[in-house]
Amino acid sequence: DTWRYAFEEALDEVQGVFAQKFKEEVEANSDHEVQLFPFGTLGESDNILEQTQAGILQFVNQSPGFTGALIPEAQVFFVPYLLPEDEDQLFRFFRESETINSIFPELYADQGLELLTMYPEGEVMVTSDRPIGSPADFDDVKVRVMTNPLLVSSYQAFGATPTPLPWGEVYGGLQTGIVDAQENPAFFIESTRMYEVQDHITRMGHNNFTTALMANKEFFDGLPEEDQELIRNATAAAFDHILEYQQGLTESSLEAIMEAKPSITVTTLSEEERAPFRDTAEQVEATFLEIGGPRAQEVLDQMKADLDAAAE
Ligand code: 6CS
Repeated sequence: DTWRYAFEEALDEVQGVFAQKFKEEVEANSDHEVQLFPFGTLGESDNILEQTQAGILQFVNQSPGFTGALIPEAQVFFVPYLLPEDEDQLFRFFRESETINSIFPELYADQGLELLTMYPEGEVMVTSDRPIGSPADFDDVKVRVMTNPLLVSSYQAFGATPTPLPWGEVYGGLQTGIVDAQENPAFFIESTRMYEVQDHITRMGHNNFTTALMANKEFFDGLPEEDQELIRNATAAAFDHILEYQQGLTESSLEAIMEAKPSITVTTLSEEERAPFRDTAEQVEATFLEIGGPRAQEVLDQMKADLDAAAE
């Protein structure tokens, strides 16, 4: 069979590299073919998720930044400073998390989706048209965020004016001043040339970009055992590959940005400068418990237990 797989990035970006490895594994170990649809071929992120729920696509890679509107518990990934900065801990969390391996699959299943894996895409940094060193600097700054209510709350707590937009409107929005700032991992700021329309990059250390691979559940459940196994194995191989691929990617992407635009500033906030941002975490957690759906408390508690286990 031919399986259709859509994702939110270009072929040579992290989700694309993951998808190519998945395709390679499936095709090397079966007679199935995987047809890849990068960003822009089938619409925005929300469109490809809907197409997967409808069974038009078999696989979709979508980030909780967009899924949070559909599965409120998935907004947990936008509590700031929850995920560790340390890569070993972060990777262990993604491999072993009960939240990801047990709770989220049930929540995604309720939406007709088989959650195959979640993986990190890199440290999230803020790009802006002015320097950001404190919450006061965010005053009146319109920060584009993904369409996720908790991410909006988080940037409000940071002192900014968050503006949710789908990805396709971001470059133009920054260029025309509809928005002044945005957040994303370094590789994406580089590959999409967002640095061309921004002057400052700030590393606040508040998050890592999480994303998820899913299948249409009816399709997946209807497959013979050996095909389900094939998909699980291909997912595991792509997961390992993408963690390996990301070694050093943040730093090499920042170097490429600075080479392309020497006037850009890259600032890592000190612990002292981060403190007022870190202090918002409690308030954003409280908001998550209000708007994060019926299993919000369970998800947050299990996530913290998983993070403790990963830190040992
Ligand atoms: O900011 C966004 O909307 C996009 N960022 C990344 C890293 N991947 C896809 C997503 O659409």
